[in-house]
Amino acid sequence: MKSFIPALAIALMPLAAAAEGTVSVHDGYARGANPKSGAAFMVIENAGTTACTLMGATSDAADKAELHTSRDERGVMKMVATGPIEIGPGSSHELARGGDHVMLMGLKAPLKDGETVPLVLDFGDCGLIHIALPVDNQRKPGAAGADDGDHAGHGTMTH
Ligand SMILES: [Cu+2]
Repeated sequence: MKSFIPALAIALMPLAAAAEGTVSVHDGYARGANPKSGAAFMVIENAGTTACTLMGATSDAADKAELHTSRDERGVMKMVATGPIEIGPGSSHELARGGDHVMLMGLKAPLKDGETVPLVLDFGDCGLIHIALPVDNQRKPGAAGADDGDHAGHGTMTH
């Protein structure tokens, strides 16, 4: 039984080693779809050596925050709840219009330009990330200043 305690210690290590700063979020913003719901978009980067998984999110600005993705079903964009989103070591994942996003449901107040929306992202063993996203209802789909036409045709999405 000599190995029992060391094995337990090793099993607990990932929690203790959940290095802060491994996962970072940038280029985030939120926008309202209607007075009661909105969505948050951002680029998540994992600079660590192990995968980190976005398990879910919460926001003080909304009753509920859900991970969603958008799907093109015979030319009609539909949003569906999606499972955890894994970001591999050394890679990044974009939550973008027409793709994955954090849906804010039951907004306590409509999202107004110039305000910020608090969001807590739960990366499980990789920790929690607290961010405040600017509200930008005018922002067009696609990367800022780099609307290269890749997203053409997705502009009819309703949020
Ligand atoms: Cu959605």
